[in-house]
Amino acid sequence: SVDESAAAEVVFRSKLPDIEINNSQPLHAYCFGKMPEVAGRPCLIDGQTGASYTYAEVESLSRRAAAGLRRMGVGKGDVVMSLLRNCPEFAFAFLGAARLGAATTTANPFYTPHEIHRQAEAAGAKLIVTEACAVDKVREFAAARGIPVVTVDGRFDGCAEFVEVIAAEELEADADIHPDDVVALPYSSGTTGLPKGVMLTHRSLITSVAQQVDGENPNLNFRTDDVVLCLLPLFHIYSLNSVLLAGLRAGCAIVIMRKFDLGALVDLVRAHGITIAPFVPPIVVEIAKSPRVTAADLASIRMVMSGAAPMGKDLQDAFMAKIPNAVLGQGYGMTEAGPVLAMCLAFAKEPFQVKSGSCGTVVRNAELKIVDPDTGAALGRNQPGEICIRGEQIMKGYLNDPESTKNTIDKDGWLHTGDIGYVDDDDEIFIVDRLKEIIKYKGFQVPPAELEALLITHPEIKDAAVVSMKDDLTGEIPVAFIVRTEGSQLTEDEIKQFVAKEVVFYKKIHKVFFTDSIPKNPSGKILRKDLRARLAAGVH
Ligand code: 4UV
Repeated sequence: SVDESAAAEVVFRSKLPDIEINNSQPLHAYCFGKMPEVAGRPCLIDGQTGASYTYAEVESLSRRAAAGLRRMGVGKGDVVMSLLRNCPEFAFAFLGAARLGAATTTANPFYTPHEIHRQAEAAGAKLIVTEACAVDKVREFAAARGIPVVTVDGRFDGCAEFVEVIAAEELEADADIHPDDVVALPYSSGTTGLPKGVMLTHRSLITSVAQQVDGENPNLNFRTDDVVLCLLPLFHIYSLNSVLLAGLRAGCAIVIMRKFDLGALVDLVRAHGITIAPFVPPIVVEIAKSPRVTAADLASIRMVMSGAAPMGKDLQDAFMAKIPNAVLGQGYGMTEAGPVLAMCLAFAKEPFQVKSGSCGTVVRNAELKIVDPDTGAALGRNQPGEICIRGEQIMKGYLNDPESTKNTIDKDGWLHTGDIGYVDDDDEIFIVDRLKEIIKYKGFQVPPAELEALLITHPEIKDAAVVSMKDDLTGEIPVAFIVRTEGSQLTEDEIKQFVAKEVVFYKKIHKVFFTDSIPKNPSGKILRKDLRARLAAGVH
């Protein structure tokens, strides 16, 4: 019967038992759950200035930020845009907004004005927190709409300073927060199309953090005496969730670094005795290859996480041979999934043996299945198919986009990742391909649809398709297939420059291939697989 076949569906679970997760409290209350035990311990350390804040101070500053933001008009259900490189103020503002029942939409301060305005508008930002390097990109836009701008590093005409915002008295009582209220609104293009607001609620983020660092045998064993490096950008969900929120929950010291530089990294590791280093594959590559960095330089590090893009067995083995005192493993995340789907079990308090190249085992309190993309049937072990995840950690949906939500989360609550992978005999997940169109440059999202929409606004471009091309250093680079209008002499360089003016550095087009037509299916969808096959075969 139908029921029997449903029951026979192959669902993969963690090797760790489920735990009780109190996810009906506000996220900030959950993150400060170790108070008063950790009150006097270091919480945030600014690697650049050396400024250090204890847990008690960070909690107090988050209450003051809440009061200050409220005075500037932010209230329940509102959205604050955070346009910041990593800095302590990112955390104060995020937690302050959370206390008000407001959500934070995070964006890259190196975005172009066009990219920033589009997100601010779509998210309905009521206030923007930013810094000197980005303030000129938002001032006029904000002034025209009556949106206050707050800067964290100096005084600018027409903007408030963050030090003034937190000069307020502490907010006495948090807003009345429902577990399904949105607290973070990162933008992601998901499996198709343009970037969309991913509604992550208090419930989803608590669940995700708990799946990683809670329980008697935490999957990701962050301890109170750990010093976690916060180098990956907090505007991306990997760092926001698995570094900041998980670090707070576990009572760790979090060392904030603004910009990647190998020398500065080694200095910070030595100065602060960093024990946990969350990275992305290009950083792992650089350390593995650099003759300047030795095991002694990184001796205090006991755990190196890699995520946001594939890390193959060869790279993992090379790194481990060079830095043998650290455990290197992967996390597998997707913004929409809350974000963590799988985590390396060698990171557990009671660690498991794991294989190089695996991106972890599904987190606890969640279900994972692998489905045949053509038939939708659930597949057994060692059979590649689309990875799907279900649990309370996944997004509530895309902001103002029920259609895209429906195409991503099915009626049974399964979120379809667009990643192709399999689960092996030891419950380890291996990602082998990507069904979706997203390109990942050093772990950053590059949505082809966004670049295609931009390209066809050029008067001499008749049609365009953007796909990824493999690249040793960055993982993947965006390249474009272009159909010029008749008689056009438009050059590769002109096209590259046309795009570069409008997008952040990692979305730049690296190569242009001129062609007579873009292959499409009958409904007009670009056949990206065909184009990628052409690249692989060297036939452009
Ligand atoms: O939406 P997104 O940019 O999200 C991320 C999140 C990564 C995280 C989050 C928390 C962690 O603790 C962690 O370790 C990693 O990247 O992009 C989602 C897509 O990136 C690819 C995959 O295609 C996702 O659908 N991706 C993410 N992690 C991996 C990966 C991985 N370990 N191996 C291969 N691909």
